[in-house]
Amino acid sequence: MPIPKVDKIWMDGRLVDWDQAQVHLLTHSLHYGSGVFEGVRAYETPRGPAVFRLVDHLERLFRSASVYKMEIPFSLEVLVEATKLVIKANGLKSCYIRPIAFRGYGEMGLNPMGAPVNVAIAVWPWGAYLGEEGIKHGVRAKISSFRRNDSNAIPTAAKACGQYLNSILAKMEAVEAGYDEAILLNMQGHVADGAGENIFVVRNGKLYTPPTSSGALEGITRDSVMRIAEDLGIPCFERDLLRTDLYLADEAFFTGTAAEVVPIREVDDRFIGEPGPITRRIQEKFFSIVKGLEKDYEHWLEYVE
Ligand code: PPE
Repeated sequence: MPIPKVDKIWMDGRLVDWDQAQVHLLTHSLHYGSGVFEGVRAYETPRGPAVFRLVDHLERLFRSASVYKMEIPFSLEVLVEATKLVIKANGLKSCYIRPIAFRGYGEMGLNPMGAPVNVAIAVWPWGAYLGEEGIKHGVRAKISSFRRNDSNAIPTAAKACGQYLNSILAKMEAVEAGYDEAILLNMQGHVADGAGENIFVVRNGKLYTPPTSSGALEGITRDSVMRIAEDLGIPCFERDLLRTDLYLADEAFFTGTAAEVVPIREVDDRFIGEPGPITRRIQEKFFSIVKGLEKDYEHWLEYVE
C-alpha cells in the first residue's frame, strides 16, 4: 500500500517538509539494520486526537536502543512533545506514528559506536493493517517455514530494524501462498508471534498467549488485552503453545498497534471459525478505549491538545 503523503516529518529536533525528510546513502542502518523503531497509533476521541500508550511505546524505544548501546540524543519528554507536534502540524485526527532512532551517516563498519544517532517521527493515516474484512470476519494465517529468530541471535525483546528481515521472509511466504498473515514458531517449535502481531487463543473460556521467552515481542497491545481480559473477568495465561493449540482453538486473534485486534479465522487451512464471543468482547472494549469512551482507561491516552 503506498504511504499517504502528509506535510511534515519531525527529524532531529525540527519539522521538515515530507519530501525533505532524507538521509545519506551511507547511513549505517541502511546497510546493517542498526536502527530501533516503534509503531504507535493516535485515534480520534471526543477531546480530539489521542495517542494510545505513547509513553509506554517510547519507553520501549529507549529499551530497544539500550540493547544496542545506542544513546538517543533526546529525552523521552522531548519525544512525547515532538509526537504531539507532528500530529498537530499535519492536522491529523487519527494516524499511525513511526518513531525511529538509527545509526546515521559518518562511519561504516560493524562497530556502530562512531556513527551518529538520528531520530525521526513520521505520521500518516494507516487504515486496517490486515484489511477491514479481516477485522470483521477474521484472517487466514499460515505457520511459516521460517522460524522466529532466536533471541540469542537477535534479541527479540528489542524492536530493531534488522530483525524484521525475519518477519519479511515469513510475510512474503504467507502472502504468496494466498494467506493474510504468517505465524512464526521459535527454534523449539513453540508458537512465538505473527509477522507483526502477538497472538492469543481461547480454549474453554480462557485466554492463552505465548510468554515473551518464546521470542514474542513484548507487545503493548498484548499487554492492553491482558489488562482488558482481567477487567472483564476472563482468565488469561502466558503459556507455551503448540501449533495444534492453534488448530484446536475455540477462538484466536492477533494483536498489534498496526493490526489492532484481528480475529483469526483459519490456521493452515484448519477452520477456527467466525470471530467468537470472547474475541468480540475484547475487540469492542479495545476500540472503545482507544476512542476515549472508557473513563477507567483514560490513563492510556495522551491527548494531543
Ligand atoms: N510482534 C511483532 C513481531 C511486531 O512487529 C509487533 C508490532 C507486535 C508483535 C505487537 O506489538 P505492539 O504494537 O506493541 O502491540 N508491529 C509493528 C510494526 C508493524 C509493521 O508492519 O511495521 C506495529 O504494529 O506497529
